[in-house]
Amino acid sequence: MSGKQTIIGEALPNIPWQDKPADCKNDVIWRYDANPVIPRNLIPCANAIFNSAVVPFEGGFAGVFRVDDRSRHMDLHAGRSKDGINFEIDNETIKFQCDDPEIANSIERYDPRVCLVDGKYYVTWCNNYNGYTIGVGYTEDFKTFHQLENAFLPYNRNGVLFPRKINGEFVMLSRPSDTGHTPFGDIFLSRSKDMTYWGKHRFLFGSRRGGVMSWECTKVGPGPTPIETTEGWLMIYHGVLTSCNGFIYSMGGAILDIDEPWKVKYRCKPYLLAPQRDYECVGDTPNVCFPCAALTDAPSGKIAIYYGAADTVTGLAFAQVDELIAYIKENAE
Ligand code: BMA
Repeated sequence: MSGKQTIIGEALPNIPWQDKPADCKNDVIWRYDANPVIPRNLIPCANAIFNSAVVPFEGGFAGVFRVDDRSRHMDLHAGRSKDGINFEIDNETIKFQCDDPEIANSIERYDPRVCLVDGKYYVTWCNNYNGYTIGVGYTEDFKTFHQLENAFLPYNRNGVLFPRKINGEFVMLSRPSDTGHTPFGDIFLSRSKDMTYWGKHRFLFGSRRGGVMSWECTKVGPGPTPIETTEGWLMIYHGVLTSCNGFIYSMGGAILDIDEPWKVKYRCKPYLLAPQRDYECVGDTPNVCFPCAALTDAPSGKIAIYYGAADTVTGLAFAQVDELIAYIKENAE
């Protein structure tokens, strides 16, 4: 399909939004001018609040937030917001209800995503079950949370669900990893009929390697829930470069086939947003922009992206779907 591309989905007239500033000519994603929207110390226990997921809920917004507490323990907290900009986050961690005490016994939880599929808000996160893997749970009210089986064997991170079944199956992106700060990483897709058994694994794409420097030459991982559009699934992801001072995390974009989403139609060569503001460059982990959630308003094509900044605070950024898709296509390689 050619011409103007649009989002296939619901209207969200109260999406948090700022128009693109006039001096932002070279950028296709622009930042909220009062970032960060969530400071590191919003709740008493917190050392940092970042890499978190926000969804529309009951006329406002709700979410699951990564809070590292002051012992630097990583866990998940529920929260809510009327406007998507000012948040209330519970000081207590989420206590998942789970039929199997062995599965409930995870010792760390981090980097949540939330995805509404068939009326349930599924939560996926990086779950320490004898090594990091993808934890899965759901909630219907952001008060009671139920935990399901882990999706994969360790080691895996960044489990991201698609917002509807495709050919009758749930679909999840993930990034197999190792025990540490993984120095590699490619994105795969898996499918499940029941949210318990995952298989039919397919390769999407990997880091851009081959001795050539790029913003994503070390590893890549999925970000927010993919956005359904008239051009295919719009996928925002993170890519990592290893500099002489460590990892640098930026955002990139790709478009996936609508029916066979492991088939990549376009992958943008330049980054879409890179750590360049103080709050992205200075913090517990310098130089990190880590997108985990996106809100969309289908009629206007507005996209609002939540991202962790420097593993310390949460930022908000904006894009217009037609402009973003055109940029990805023009700069695809
Ligand atoms: C990854 C995860 C993320 C973090 C990123 C940058 O491995 O731990 O939570 O944002 O590193 O430190």
